[in-house]
Amino acid sequence: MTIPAGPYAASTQSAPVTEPELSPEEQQFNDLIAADSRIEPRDWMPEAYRKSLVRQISQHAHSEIIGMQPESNWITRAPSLKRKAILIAKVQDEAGHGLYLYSAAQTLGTSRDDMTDALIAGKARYSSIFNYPTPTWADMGSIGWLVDGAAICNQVPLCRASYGPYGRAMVRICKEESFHQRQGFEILLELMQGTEAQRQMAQESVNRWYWPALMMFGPPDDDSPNSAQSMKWKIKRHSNDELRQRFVNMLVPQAAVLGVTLPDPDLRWNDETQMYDLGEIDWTEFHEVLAGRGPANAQRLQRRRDAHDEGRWVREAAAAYAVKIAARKKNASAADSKDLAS
Ligand code: FAQ
Repeated sequence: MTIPAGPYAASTQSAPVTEPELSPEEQQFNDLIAADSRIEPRDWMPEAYRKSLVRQISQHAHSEIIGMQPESNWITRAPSLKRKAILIAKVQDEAGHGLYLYSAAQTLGTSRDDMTDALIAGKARYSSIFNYPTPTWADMGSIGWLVDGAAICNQVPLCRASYGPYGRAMVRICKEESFHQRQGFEILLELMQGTEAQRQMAQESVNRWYWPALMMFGPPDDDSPNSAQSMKWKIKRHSNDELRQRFVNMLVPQAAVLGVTLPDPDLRWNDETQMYDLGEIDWTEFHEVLAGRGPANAQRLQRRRDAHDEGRWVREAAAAYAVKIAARKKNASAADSKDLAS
């Protein structure tokens, strides 16, 4: 015999009373996330999801644009025509990545102008790594091997980010980053097979870039305010520490091929965890860089401001040209309609 449902049966059996009822749009959003499907620009999304995406994607775009500076420093001094051509292409790729990412952020309703204004006003974040100087040619090798290497580790999972335009931009970016990483590795390999002075230059550069590259993955998991929600929304797929560990596991055998030493005396294989144990990261340095007090923060921002000012006439000319073309098209279509009518 079926017992007739009492007045509270539905709420106590199928949904806990504490859970507020979801709107159909919100339910659909949750279903898409649960099904590992994609959220597209016209889909409904919680305001906090939109904000968090704008936060992450715009920071990422700014990183690519500011990230052009440390390497462009060496374009005029690259040791051969081949190296110069490769470096120009790489720096140009980073500009392209910035543009894909600004476009992805724009689909969330924020404007490129607003993002740029925030950057040049010093209010927006960009990756800590680009606040370190590049005094030697070997730094081009270390940036490719360590910085692009860290970027790939962090960004391959972002290809599956729940927000469609971000995930799709990441697919293309990762293909290019993978080339960047190999060219950096190859620069270091060539130096390590060179003279004693070249080997020292490579090792000294790896010593300077190793720890800042580990900081690129963000603060430790127990000090990462955005991670939990970001992972629930499937924007991030792995925690900061997980990706940092994955990166080091990948680096150790590559360092052995290069013949460089990773500057961590506590780095050793752990049989139990089947991973490398790492030494302490200097999080004070990380927070100093984030607060604008890194070795090259002021210089990077000033260069970006100058470039923005120097490029004003180009933006104005492009806007005036767009108005002219639009007017020409409008006149042409008005003339066509007149012809058809007569
Ligand atoms: N630098 O709660 P979490 C590249 C901030 S592109 C500066 O853990 P989340 C290519 C974080 O924003 C490199 N700030 O944050 C290239 C947050 O502040 P907020 C850029 C950092 O978002 C190569 C606060 O700390 N890549 O290299 C950093 O869950 C060569 C608390 O942190 C991306 O942007 C940092 N390192 O995780 C170009 C990848 N770490 O926003 C040229 C996409 C954390 O609350 C040459 N982004 N913060 O004010 C991500 O995957 C994430 O946003 C993380 C941070 C992992 C960076």
